Amino acid sequence: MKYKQLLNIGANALATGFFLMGFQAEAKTVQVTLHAVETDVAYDNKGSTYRAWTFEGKVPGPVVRITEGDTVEFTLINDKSNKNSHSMDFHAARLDVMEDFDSIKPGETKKYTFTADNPGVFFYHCGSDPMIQHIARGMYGVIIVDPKDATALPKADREYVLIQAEHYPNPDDKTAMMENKWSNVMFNGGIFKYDPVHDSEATKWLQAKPGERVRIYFVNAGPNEYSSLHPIAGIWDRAYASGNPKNVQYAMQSYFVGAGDAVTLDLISPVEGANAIVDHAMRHALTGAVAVIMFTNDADPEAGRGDNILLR
Ligand SMILES: [Cu+2]
Repeated sequence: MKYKQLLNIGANALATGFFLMGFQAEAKTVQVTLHAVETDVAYDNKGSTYRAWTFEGKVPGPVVRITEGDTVEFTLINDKSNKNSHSMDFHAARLDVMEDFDSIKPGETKKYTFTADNPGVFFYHCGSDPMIQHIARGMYGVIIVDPKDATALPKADREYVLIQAEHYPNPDDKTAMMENKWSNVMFNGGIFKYDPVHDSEATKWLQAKPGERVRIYFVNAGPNEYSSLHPIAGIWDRAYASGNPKNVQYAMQSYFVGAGDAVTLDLISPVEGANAIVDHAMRHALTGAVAVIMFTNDADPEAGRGDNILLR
């Protein structure tokens, strides 16, 4: 409910947002509006904050979810109170980088339209100069383009979004970003956000029941580092490069995702217990890139469903 409100998805989109298995979704027009907001955002479980640049005041920004074939009428509003120019680059779009992805100043609004021709999971981010800083400070998120054929992927019982990014201690220090001097690697904007093992102040983790197909929409926002994503004590049942059903691979132990890339990964545990989803590049994992998923028969029925696919 919350992200639908944020995105101002039109009533026509809601009306046709659900469809039966085996039927092709009817293409629709979806209004997506995002505000660029410069604000203080927490980056660890203690609640330490830094001056972030965001979409809608959150890191990562809201999940945008549409269906293959949909037309997105996108509006970017750069709030008057901001100090910097911002822009929007959807990796799910094929447009003109100079015209459509151009920056707008505080107080300005920009619109463009694109059709989501390819199903999958795609990065979105601000591309304003210096792009390294606009991404590092938090202007990133995911756009999920569900296949129009609802049977193109096996049905997922639960879904989660994980977006990896580096944390740079001083958000004003562009030189440190260019020199790759990050202090931590995070999932969904928080150091050890879903890892009560490494950080006793972590209060959240992913949940599912044994036997359930858990679908992870994974984006590596970077801005600099690669990710070698591995579920400790598990195996990726299926991996779909860029989330496209045609790009399927089976029984993968790790999946390599470069900066600015994304993958859809399915995970099924035959037993109760925990897996730890990590970037297996150890200095990434041990500085914060760990997400625990608990498999229990009494998993919260709300977890990984509806608006709970990105745990805030
Ligand atoms: Cu920006």
